[in-house]
Amino acid sequence: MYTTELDKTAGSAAAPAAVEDPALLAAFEARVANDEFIEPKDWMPEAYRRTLTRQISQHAHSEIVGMLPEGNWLTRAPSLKRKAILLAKIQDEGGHGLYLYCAAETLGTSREQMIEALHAGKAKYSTIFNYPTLNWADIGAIGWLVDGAAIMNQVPLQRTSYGPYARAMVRVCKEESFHQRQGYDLLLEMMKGTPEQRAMVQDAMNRWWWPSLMMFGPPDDNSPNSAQSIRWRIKRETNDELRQKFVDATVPQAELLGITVPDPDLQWNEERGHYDFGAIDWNEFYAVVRGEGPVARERMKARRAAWDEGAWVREAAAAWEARQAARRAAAA
Ligand code: BYC
Repeated sequence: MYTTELDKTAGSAAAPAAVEDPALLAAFEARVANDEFIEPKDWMPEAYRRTLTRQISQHAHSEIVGMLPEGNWLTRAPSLKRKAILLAKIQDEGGHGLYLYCAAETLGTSREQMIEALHAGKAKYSTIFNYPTLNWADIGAIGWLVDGAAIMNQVPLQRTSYGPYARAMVRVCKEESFHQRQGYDLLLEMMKGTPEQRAMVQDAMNRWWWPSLMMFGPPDDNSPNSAQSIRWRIKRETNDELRQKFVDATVPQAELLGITVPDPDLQWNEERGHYDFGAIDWNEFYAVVRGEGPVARERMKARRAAWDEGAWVREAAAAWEARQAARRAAAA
């Protein structure tokens, strides 16, 4: 992503630049270890700033790109009630993107730079949004599984060490809970319907299960950013820990729905007190990260078009602001 490009010229997050003042660094590390929030004007190591800009902007892009698979179904929602729920959810996702761009901007990268990086294909966003929504049950599966995975990841981020990111997560998590429940409710209703509707739910589960597990990122032993991010309390739990929690929480929900998890190796492990699950196809994950996901091109085309079509709104807002500033200056 955009800030990864910076990493290549300015050292990596895993190896903070040696030029930093050791006293400042020690004071910073002590504050983090003491669970204090770091705020925008506080001193922070450059690698901390870069890692956060990378993660928060990636998160913001995911929210905005994540509006597209669901937006695709707004005109085909089966009832007024479902349409209103879906519309509210998609608007929430837009709001999450805006809080997160604001949080990332406090670290010194402008929103325009972040968006330019996304449109240039340099910035990452969650792999999950590169899969198509083929039937109405997919909308339920996104709420239940995708928002469910997002909550699992975001609840610990409410205690992330960077204040603006942590505070944004509080509201985001509340809204994600509603998103998860509306998805599950939609699927429960379909399961009470015809055999064809039940088959649609199972089909959606079959397609969304594995990509949802991939949302948590690569396994811990192949996650280059995890060790430093855990040390700096940016991440509070590892990718594998969160993935396991998600599996443990979701399998009983699938049973209640009356559908099967598409994993022949899934099995409760009494000794571990967790479900064992099958191998994730990491080749697929890395291909999607590289931009080879089934609808990756379509997603970027839609984002670029939305940006171009919104130019007049940004220009009007800037012209209004300039006029207000001129009035204030004239009155002073
Ligand atoms: N997709 O060292 P790692 C939502 C990248 S939206 C793409 O483990 P890290 C919703 C990773 O960036 C919620 N890329 O990284 C919206 C890194 O690459 P770079 C989205 C991925 O950062 C609308 C490389 O792989 N949630 O809920 O320590 C509708 C190595 O990984 C992915 C967030 O964004 C992926 N899945 O850990 C519905 C959560 N996974 O940048 C719902 C915030 C990894 O070094 N982010 N990569 O080149 C995080 O918690 C962390 O960034 C991650 C990855 C756990 C995702």
